[in-house]
Amino acid sequence: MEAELAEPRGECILILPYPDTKHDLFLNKEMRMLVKSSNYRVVEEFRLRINNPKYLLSPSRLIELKSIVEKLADVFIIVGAHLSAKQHINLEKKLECLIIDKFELVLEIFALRAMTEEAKIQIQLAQLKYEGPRERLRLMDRLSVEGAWHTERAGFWGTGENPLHEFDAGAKKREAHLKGKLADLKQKRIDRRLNRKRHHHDSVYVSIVGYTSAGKSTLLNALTNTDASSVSPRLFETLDTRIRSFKLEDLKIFVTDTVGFIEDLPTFLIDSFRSTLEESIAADIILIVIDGSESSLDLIVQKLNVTVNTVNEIMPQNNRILVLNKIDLLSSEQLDKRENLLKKHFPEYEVVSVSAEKNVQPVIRAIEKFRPPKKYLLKYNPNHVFRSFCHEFTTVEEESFEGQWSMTFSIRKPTYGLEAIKRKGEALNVTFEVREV
Ligand SMILES: Nc1nc2c(ncn2[C@@H]2O[C@H](COP(=O)(O)OP(=O)(O)OP(=O)(O)O)[C@@H](O)[C@H]2O)c(=O)[nH]1
Ligand SMILES: [Mg+2]
Repeated sequence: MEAELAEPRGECILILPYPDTKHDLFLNKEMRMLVKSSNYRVVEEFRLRINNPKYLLSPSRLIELKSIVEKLADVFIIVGAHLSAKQHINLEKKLECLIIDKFELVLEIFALRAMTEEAKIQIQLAQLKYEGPRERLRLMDRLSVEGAWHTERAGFWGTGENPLHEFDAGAKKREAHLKGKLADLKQKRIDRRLNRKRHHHDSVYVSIVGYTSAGKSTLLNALTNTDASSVSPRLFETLDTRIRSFKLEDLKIFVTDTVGFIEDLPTFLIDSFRSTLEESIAADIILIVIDGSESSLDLIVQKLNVTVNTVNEIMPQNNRILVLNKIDLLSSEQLDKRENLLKKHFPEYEVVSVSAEKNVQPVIRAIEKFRPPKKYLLKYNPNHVFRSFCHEFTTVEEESFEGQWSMTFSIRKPTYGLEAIKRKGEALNVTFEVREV
């Protein structure tokens, strides 16, 4: 299902740095996409060469920009970079118009798209952390204009409180409140996950991760044959973790869609979305989706590195499959080059090429290889050494010691498979029988 892009929500001047490298070019392009994804229309692009610590722009460029702002009615400014709180407020005062920096824009997009309560609260918390210091500076400014700010006497303000103290206390209280609510919701999510695992212990759990717009939701919908996840060319279309399942003969496969990654995101934002990704920690397989139709090989590697670094940090243990997506847009020569590139950079992962829009069978076949191991019932005459050996090299699920000893286990290490267990039993002269259950 393709979501329609809505009417523009407002007009803005976009400030972008002069691109010196290919990488800057990519960041500028991505910034334009972010603005588009939040439904703002850019009426003017303004270039910036140096980052002035006080005003972002040099004094002469500041005058130039001010005259543009004055000519355009009802316009605001989006800065394609991170502004310090001080720069933000100084610039706002000089230009007398609303300024939104890159991180605020991302937060705004997140706020627009969040669906679940947990995602909404996470955004409120991130907004509080990022915008709080800016609000505080604005307040300090108002107070200094009123001329009274230097005096910190209790009761001076008529209310009996210093407004700055009141502001700080309010922010602290709100943060504690939001964190409490988040903790409750997180616990509920963990309980749900445990319940799912308990009821479906022989299922496969798959989590789809990747750069924003790589085609994660399209893949989830295709695998589960639903339109559960919204698909759109906008960045950050998905913000909430969606879980759906499908059956492969007798095997149930749970699939999770996740928030997309983007380069240059502030740590506090990544932190606040970590819990959405935590759902993936329990996954048996992580599908790392890559937009194979990117304009260059460099861009593919660059975006993939952003994803892999986050995956390495949050879920280092899980099995991974690289899914090269959108291959319907590639010639066979391009496809070869891109597959080889992935194999060269990530030799340890399996690479699967698909078009999530046309055919996802190769992904299903790759997932199938991770079928949970078979279970075996072993009955044997009491022998402690044999028992320890089985405990060391298999996952024992049940044991009983009445008369003959018995245990149900699954093989954990392929190198110590069923044959190794049998050999050990024979070597120890244990009478035993083992069969699949
Ligand atoms: N041609 C082609 N387009 C695709 C394919 N898969 C996805 N797309 C398009 O790519 C765009 C992004 O797809 P999504 O599935 O929304 O991507 P996503 O990774 O979930 O994006 P976010 O949720 O924003 O992070 C949409 O316009 C899809 O129609 C594919 O296999 N081929
Ligand atoms: Mg999505």
